Amino acid sequence: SKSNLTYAARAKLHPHPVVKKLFETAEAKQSNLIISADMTNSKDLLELADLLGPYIAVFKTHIDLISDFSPSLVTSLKALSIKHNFMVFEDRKFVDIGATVQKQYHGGALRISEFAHVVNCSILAGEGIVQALSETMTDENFEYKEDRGLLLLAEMTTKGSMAVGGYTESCVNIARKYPDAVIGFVAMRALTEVLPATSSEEDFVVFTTGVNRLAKEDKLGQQYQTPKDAITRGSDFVIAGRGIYAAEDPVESAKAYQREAWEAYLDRTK
Ligand code: BMP
Repeated sequence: SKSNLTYAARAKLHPHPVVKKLFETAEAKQSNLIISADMTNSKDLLELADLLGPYIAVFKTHIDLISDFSPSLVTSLKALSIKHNFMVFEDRKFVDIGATVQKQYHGGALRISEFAHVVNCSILAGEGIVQALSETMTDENFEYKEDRGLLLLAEMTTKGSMAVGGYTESCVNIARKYPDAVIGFVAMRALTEVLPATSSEEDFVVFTTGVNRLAKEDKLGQQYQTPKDAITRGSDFVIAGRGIYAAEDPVESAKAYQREAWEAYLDRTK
């Protein structure tokens, strides 16, 4: 892990254009914060993106929550991503056979490949899903080639998660085989703790969900850590949902999360 280096240094060293852009965005905005925008209609989603855009590096969507989804939502979201300089992560957690997942990702009802710089998948079904998404993302004829990256869902934040131990290790091993597509993991810490890096160049990005400054858990098995703890454990980008959008003042809350996570990053890299 290169988690003791600055985002600027890692941006320079990293071969993947999406990782470069992630780190450059973080540096430019002094933000390693991702909002989990779990809104259920287009208007709320776009309003949140416009409101919190200045404070975030990445906007995370669950596009299948949107009751009135339409192609124009994709157009508007892309425009806001340019206006506020944030990237978009669709938290789709693909999990099917390779051939199906290619169609869910590219084309399909939700146009995920058009708007999401980053998507994630589970390796429950084995390596084929990673191979499939990697092929689609790096296809010569794919319009967004070199502007798309994949994260492996290596750990989950919920009580009793089975994404542990050998499962998490398999994620790291598979990630190493697809460097053109796989940029890192969704996990609660740097996975160099699980399997040490095999080369001095290796630099997987870690996105961390289950982040909340005040709550420890919800009523459905979710478990939280603070932004500071996540970054200290080697997370590169912290993802918060209800802690921000359900706060009385989402802008003030976003700023507080941004500040806490950025200060923890400065501490880690000094
Ligand atoms: P909140 O911060 O409101 O608990 O939302 C967490 C978000 O992160 C949700 O969108 C959820 O789907 C996602 N998530 C998670 O909480 N735990 C995981 O292990 C993986 C996730 O993607």
